[in-house]
Amino acid sequence: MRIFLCIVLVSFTSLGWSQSLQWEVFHPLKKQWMLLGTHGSVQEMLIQSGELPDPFWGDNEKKFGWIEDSSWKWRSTFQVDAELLQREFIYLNFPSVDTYAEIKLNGIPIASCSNAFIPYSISCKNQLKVGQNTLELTFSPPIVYLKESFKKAPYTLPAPNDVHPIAVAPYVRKPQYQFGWDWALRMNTIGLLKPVTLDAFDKNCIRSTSVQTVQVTETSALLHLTVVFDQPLVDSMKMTSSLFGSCVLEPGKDTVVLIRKMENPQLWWPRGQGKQHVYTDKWEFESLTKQSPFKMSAPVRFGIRTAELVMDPDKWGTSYVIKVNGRPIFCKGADYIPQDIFPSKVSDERLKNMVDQMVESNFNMVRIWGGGYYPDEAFYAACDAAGIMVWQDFMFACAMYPGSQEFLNSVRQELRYHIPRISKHASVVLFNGNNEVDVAWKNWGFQIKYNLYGKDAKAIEDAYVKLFKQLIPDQVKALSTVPYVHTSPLSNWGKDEYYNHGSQHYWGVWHGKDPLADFGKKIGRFNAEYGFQSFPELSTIRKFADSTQWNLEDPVMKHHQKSYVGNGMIAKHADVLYGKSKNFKEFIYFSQLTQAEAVGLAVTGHRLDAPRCMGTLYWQLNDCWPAPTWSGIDYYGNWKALQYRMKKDFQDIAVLRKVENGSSRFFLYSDVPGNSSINVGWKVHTLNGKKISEGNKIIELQALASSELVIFTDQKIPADYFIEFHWSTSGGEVYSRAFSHVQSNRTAGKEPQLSFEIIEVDEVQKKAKIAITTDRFVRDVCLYSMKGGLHFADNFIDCLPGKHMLEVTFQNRSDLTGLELMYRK
Ligand code: BMA
Repeated sequence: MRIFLCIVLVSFTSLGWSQSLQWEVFHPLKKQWMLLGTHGSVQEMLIQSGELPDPFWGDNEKKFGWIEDSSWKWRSTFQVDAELLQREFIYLNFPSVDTYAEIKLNGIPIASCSNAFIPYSISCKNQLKVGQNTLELTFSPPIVYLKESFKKAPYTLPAPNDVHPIAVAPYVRKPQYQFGWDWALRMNTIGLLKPVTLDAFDKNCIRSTSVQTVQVTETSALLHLTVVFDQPLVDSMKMTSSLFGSCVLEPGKDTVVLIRKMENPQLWWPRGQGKQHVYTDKWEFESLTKQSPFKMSAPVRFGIRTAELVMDPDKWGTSYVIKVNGRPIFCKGADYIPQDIFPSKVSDERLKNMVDQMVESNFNMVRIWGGGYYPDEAFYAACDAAGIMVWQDFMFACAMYPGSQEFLNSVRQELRYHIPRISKHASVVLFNGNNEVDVAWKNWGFQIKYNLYGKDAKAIEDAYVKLFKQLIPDQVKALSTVPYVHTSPLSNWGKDEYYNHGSQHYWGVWHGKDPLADFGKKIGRFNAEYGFQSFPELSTIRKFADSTQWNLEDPVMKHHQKSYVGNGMIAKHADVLYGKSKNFKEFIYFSQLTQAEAVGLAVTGHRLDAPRCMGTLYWQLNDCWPAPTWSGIDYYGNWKALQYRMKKDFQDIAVLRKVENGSSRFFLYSDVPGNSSINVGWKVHTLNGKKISEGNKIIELQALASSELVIFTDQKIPADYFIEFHWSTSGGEVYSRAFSHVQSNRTAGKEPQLSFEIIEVDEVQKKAKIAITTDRFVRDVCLYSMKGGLHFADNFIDCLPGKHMLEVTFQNRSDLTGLELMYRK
């Protein structure tokens, strides 16, 4: 038996001939073949055929468990003609095999797959024949594949998020969230997540190209140019670049690294710090041989920047500062999880759209969290273009991982594929070994819970060192110029001193018993996670529960709450802030307001603490299914109150409010490099709309500094007021934001006459204007559609008596017919 297996470093874009295969799947219980199409999972096929229902609805998730108990056979038949077999190299390319699969071509074993994160490229010319060919795959789900070794293992590796009794997640190189998570259903997909292609070419082809920045000085940049060919070069090859000139590559190797200097480079900067300059080049290759010369070429795009992580002792403790081009950057954004429980459904358009929403929310960073998977090119390309810095976790989270040679070899292949692919993007500024593996081992009681002492504990600790302190950093160093840190967080939450050192995941409110106000007080040097849950809007809840189930005690509602902490924590804090909700609709609304307030407290505290604190990433940006979670944007793309709040709290130059002892204090804060001259104006009104005072000031503000805006200098501070700020810079940036400060109890007051009217619809742009009219002051006015699909420029706004305009983008005109409104007095 000959097994031809090599790991592809990029997809075959430059090949001569390519064909996608169609698949059939054998149903192990019904004993019949079913048509699947080009790609997808067994689970999606069974939903498509009508055998299984929508897994998001009710508790349908439970109907999918049996799929993991059987092996699944797949087959594809395809024709090959004599001409194709003349080609010098023929590959079967499997971009994503999920996960354990044996592959046979015309009855001959050609590969065994065991890592869902890497593409498998299988040389198959010798097994192909003219006429009909048959490719067969046998998938063993992880619990089938690992059942015996799991039972025999001397100890169990902790994997608290894996909800199956055979909890094998840490052994399996596939997205960990699919084994169950505290914001996800268990849906352990089996299949081919991308189309498989048969590709052919002659002589050679280009696998990948990259340009990475080594160093930048005042006048030049030192760059590493890498090109990887499929085959080692047989002859000398002339390489020509429009930016770097030409040179001759010597024969012998399949990977060529060139060191080049660029004079006066235009740098790539994160959003808000400068331009996102991206160079475009074309690299052409011509073999320098008289017999059968040939040419190849590849487009190249890259940005020039340096990235550093500074972790030095300082007057507060230990810093955690991302520097880009030598400049310390305050990082603001969120933690990104996979956009779907079915990765095959995440199109490039959805990835790009998510990055657009980060831009709209005034992020400059996103953290790709380690329990998912490595996103496709489209995600990083969009981040490059938008100036969103990427903090990239390697795919390990909240569990202890094996250190066997077999496991390390598999991870090595994963690293050798993903590190060059990801780090060639200018937006990628940090690699992180894992999410909460170190902190879990040291603080989550794994030793007691899993009975891990003596040599077992030692083996787990040794595995940690081998993986996160040797293998991964060695590969990062060899293949990229991006900084690496072995874990996040570096410092646990809890004792005061912990907040002075390194990265922090602050879970004291949700997982501990800290009061909500601690979000604004317990501030790490870089806050890479902290968050509070809320329910998504009703249009989303309708996708999994009918109206008879719209209450917290309903089993369906409980089924969708995957955090052990549960809905009680939301209610506990919401009741304190807003009073007991009268019904489920109000509970949803209060849950969102509480979440926005909680995270807003944190972000305000973090930004005003700069430069001691240099990063704030809230947990979590998005969802992989419809459910109550920590997200700011729900599975269907609807923004919660939190996301509208972040858009304001994250403005480059922001007015931020702190409430202390019943008084509001306002601060002007800037992330903008250098000194900004900011013209700030404000108008103060009573809640009846009468203007009390106004003011104006020009403030000189350095980056990472704040200045308090003292509003009431010589007058008594009213108990209730509404204040509008407008500010602009000499560079022409214009901002505004309004706050209300309400001390009196208004709940007993008269109900307002509140109405809304759609006054302008632009069917082409899919935009509308909605006027809200009120005769009394109302707070947190929120419009939403029972049909979903609406995106507002701003929402959850405070309104003085009068008319207020909301701008909205819709997907379908009919979404505007399902409008509903919520408010507080
Ligand atoms: C952190 C994250 C996730 C989790 C979240 C909420 O631990 O890294 O694992 O979903 O908290 O509990």
